[in-house]
Amino acid sequence: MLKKVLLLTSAAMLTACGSPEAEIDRPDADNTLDVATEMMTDTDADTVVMMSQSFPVMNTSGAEIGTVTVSDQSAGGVTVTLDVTAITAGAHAVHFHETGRCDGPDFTSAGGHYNPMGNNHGFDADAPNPHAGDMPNVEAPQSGVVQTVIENERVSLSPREGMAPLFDANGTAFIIHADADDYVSQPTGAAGSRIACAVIAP
Ligand SMILES: [Cu+2]
Repeated sequence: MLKKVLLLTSAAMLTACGSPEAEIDRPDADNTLDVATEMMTDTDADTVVMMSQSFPVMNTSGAEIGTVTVSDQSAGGVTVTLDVTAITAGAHAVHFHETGRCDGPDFTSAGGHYNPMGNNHGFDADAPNPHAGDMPNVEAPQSGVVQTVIENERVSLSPREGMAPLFDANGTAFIIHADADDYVSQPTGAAGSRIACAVIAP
């Protein structure tokens, strides 16, 4: 599987490590140990672990048609970068589904929308409170090449307070549907069959 993991620490932490004060004011061995301990404590408090990982996207025949890259955002939520080919022209629903299994050709193994909070589907429902896995439709041109970036403010790769974890016990799946999501119909958005799938798991 194609994997890319990016770990970032906060700028504040790096600044503290590079401070010349620590070297000038604490030259002896005992104090050096104190500084090291402080740094470790600071690391625990200040480090923000953000992950970015790419996953292969399969069509209903099991052929790889591209990748989906999920990247944690510092403010919470993720950026989903989709780079796939051979998608029929028009609007297509995309969602995270509840189980990280992409058994073709119908991908029903991925289960329903990822919705650990028990919300309503869609952005245009009577009381919009979308599933964690709900996202805006993507538009495929005649070429069938879809290269687009989608925001999802409700999920995360690295565990985050208030975010639904994509890497839960059974993983999740990124699904592309044959039709557009109407953002209203419960619980699927009337998006039609599943035409592509990526397992989202560590
Ligand atoms: Cu779906």
